Amino acid sequence: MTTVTRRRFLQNSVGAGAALALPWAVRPQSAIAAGKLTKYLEPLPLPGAGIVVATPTGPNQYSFIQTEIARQLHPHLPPTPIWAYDDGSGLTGQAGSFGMAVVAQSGTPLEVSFTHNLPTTYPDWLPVDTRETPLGNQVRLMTHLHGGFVAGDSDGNPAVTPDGFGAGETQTVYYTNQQPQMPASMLWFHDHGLGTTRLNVIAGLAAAYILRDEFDTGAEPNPIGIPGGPYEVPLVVQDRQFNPDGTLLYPTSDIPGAVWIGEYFGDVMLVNGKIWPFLEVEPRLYRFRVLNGCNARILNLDIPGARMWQIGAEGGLWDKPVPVTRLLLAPAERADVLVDFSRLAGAMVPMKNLKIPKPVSTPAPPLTQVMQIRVGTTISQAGPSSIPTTLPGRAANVPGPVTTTRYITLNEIAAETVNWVLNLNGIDFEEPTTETPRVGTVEDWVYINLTGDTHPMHTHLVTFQVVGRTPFNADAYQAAYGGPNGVPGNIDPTPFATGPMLPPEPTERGFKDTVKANPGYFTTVRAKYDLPQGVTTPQTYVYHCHILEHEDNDMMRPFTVMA
Ligand SMILES: [Cu+2]
Repeated sequence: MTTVTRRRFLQNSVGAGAALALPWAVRPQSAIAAGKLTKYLEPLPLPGAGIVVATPTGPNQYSFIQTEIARQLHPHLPPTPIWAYDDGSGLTGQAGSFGMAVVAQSGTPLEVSFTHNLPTTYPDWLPVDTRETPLGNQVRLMTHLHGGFVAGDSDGNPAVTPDGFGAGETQTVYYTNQQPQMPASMLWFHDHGLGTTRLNVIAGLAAAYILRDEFDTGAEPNPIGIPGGPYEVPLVVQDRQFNPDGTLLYPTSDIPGAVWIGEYFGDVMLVNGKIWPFLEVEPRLYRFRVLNGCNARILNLDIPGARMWQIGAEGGLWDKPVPVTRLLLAPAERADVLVDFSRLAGAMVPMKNLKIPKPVSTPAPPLTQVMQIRVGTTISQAGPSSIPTTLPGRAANVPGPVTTTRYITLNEIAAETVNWVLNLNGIDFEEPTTETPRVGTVEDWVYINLTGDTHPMHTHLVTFQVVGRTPFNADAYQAAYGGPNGVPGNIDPTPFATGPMLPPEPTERGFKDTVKANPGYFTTVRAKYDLPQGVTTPQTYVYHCHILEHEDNDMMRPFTVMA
């Protein structure tokens, strides 16, 4: 029986863990004391004011160049070298480390290219573990549209393109924006290089992708009756560590022979690419579109005193608003929320990141402060006077029949040793594909968590309905079926259930592309495996844990949609 070990986190914390004497990690690691960075000195970057809204290079066509820039992320820090998506503007409009947004129309496809203009090999502030990469210390990029319903070769996934794209090369993709799979929603695109996703995203390769339609116009007023214009605010929350010279600090392992660490947790919070910013609002209704863009940190966001209603998640708007008090978001999860500041005129309101409630589990050290919201006393535009009772979106309810149920185990092997690895179904990413849904059919995928922590499981291509979570005896299941690499796939854990299936949370009302698989439970999601119009079988994608350290080593598997 494999021992379930809680992954270490001390070494990931600031100040602990000396750098190994590896060629690309020779810089001594010493973090800037986060406490020395005075909070709430700079305004939150917004689209058109610190976040560049991408300019097309032709009709429905964008050409990005991945390039290195430097930005001051806090007044007390020297400029930080970051990797960015340049739309051709030169990024003079990018204020922080998160600075690009594509605004597209649901139903209108886009042709997009990404040209690698970054160094050929990794700089020393991005510590590669060459055991996990196809081509050593080479910078191999690949952009994935997270939430995209696209062909396999436009997906940006390492099952189709294991080596990614090297310096000087261009990745060209076609984003269908097809309905109903890609409704008005907030997606994001980010790098997905094999074995280096955690580093490429830390470096800055992540951007917003906002889809509009005839209801969700982004303007105010709009047919839905929700805030728009300056009253709609994207919030991309990311935790980071920094060196005193302003460079990003990504720690290396203190295990001899290893570079990779189990999870990256920052001691500094950034929103839209600025450290602990402030946001000035009017005392009225707002729409916040929140993305957890952290590598590994699960967020539990709270705005004390403000009333909130969630209106959508990863897969777009719901059929009706749902009152919420907190936003519990694992990496890659999104929440579309209405926030009422009307009773808070003149107040300074923090956005806080609170303790994570059970059964969600994470080894992250606390990081409580996120940003400050300064509520003014005057309203320049009144906006909606009430919360809509209905929305032009969907509750997730995938009609059957369910043709196949797949049982997928989440295993952690040899924790805190040089061979530390996480896997799905007891096998590596490189093993032949085992998940082969037939096109147009509905499948249930059951994530069986045999580790001590929550894993946000993300599926490319499809959005899914969360069916429920069933408590079970993980130790007994593991004792019955476990081997040296964990429990293999496709063994039904139902005989080990210790109670009935719990229904999804109210915040899991709509379609999702990422689900929290909590320890002690098996989590069932249901999806229809369609392909975009004109795309023929077979098409290959990946599914993986969206804790980027886990994805890189090796909690990711291919799946192929077959005829
Ligand atoms: Cu994970």
